[in-house]
Amino acid sequence: MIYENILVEYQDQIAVITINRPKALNALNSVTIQELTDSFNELAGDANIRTIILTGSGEKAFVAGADIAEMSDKSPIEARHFSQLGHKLMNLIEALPQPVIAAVNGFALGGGLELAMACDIRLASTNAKFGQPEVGLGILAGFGGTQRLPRLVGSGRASELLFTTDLIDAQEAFRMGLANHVYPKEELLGQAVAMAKKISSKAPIAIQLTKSAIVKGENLDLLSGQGYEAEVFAQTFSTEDQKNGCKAFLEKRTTDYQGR
Ligand code: CO8
Repeated sequence: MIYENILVEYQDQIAVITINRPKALNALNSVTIQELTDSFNELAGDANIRTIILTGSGEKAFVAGADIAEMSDKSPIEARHFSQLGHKLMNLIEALPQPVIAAVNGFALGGGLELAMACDIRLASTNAKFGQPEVGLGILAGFGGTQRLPRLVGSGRASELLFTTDLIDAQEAFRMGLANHVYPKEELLGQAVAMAKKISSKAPIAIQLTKSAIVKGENLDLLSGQGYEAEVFAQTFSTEDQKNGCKAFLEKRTTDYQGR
C-alpha cells in the first residue's frame, strides 16, 4: 500500500513504520492516524512479521502531538470523533499480535506521547523530550493520556505532567519507567532492531498471548488476571512451538519457532 505520511519498511521479520511529516514534526493529522491504523491492520494479518518498530522521521521529533492546525477549528462533535479516531489507533496497537517498540527519537508530546504509551516498549534517544502540553492549549490529553500515563507512572507523577505541561528529558522518563532504555540518537534505531530481533526469535504465539495477558491484566483485578493467564498458558500447550521449545531445552539445543 502507498501512504502519504508514513513509510513502512521490512527487515526480515521486523516491520519499521516511520511517521513522515518532518516539517510538521510528525504531528498526527487525521490522514496520518488513518494511515497508521491501516498499516497496523495490514501487519496484524502478516504472520511473517513478528515485531514492529514505530519511529518518527527527521532530526527533532518522534511526534509533536496531534496536528494543532487541523484540530483548532473543530466543533465539539468533530473533536469527539477525532478523539475516537485516536483511541481506535491506540487500542489497535495494544490488540496487535506483535509487540510494538516505540523508538522515541525526539519530541513525544501530547498525542505523540499517547501514541508511544500505546506501544509495548519505549526506547528513547538522549535528545527525546516527553510531555502532555494539552491543558496549555485549552484542551486535554484526549488520545488516552489521562488513562495510560497514570497507569504507567502513577497518578501523582501523571497529574504533575498533565497539569503543569512540563516537558521531561529522556533520563527523567527512564527514571519514571516511561522509557525502558536511553541511547545516543545515532544508536536508537539499531538498538530497537536488535531488541526486535531478539523478540522475533522467541515463540510468536507465546509472545502474542503474553502481550494480551499484560494488556488485559491492566484492567483486571489480580485474581481475574490470573484466570486469564491460566487460560493463555494452557493455549500454548496446544502449539507445536511449545512441544519443540521444551524438547529443545531438554536436549540442550536451540530451535526455530514456527508460530504454530
Ligand atoms: N501540530 C501542528 N504543527 C506542529 C505541531 C503540532 N502539534 N508541532 C509542531 N508543528 C509545526 C510548527 O507549527 C512548525 O511549522 P512551521 O514551520 O510551518 O511554522 C514546525 O512544526 C516546526 O515547529 P517549531 O518551529 O515550533 O519547532 P521548535 O523546535 O521551535 O519547537 C516544539 C518544537 C517545542 C515541539 C513546538 O513545535 C511545539 O510546542 N509544538 C506543539 C506541541 C504540542 O502542544 N503538542 C500537543 C498537541 S495537542 C495534542 O496532541 C492533543 C492530543 C489529543 C487530541 C484529542 C482530540 C480531541
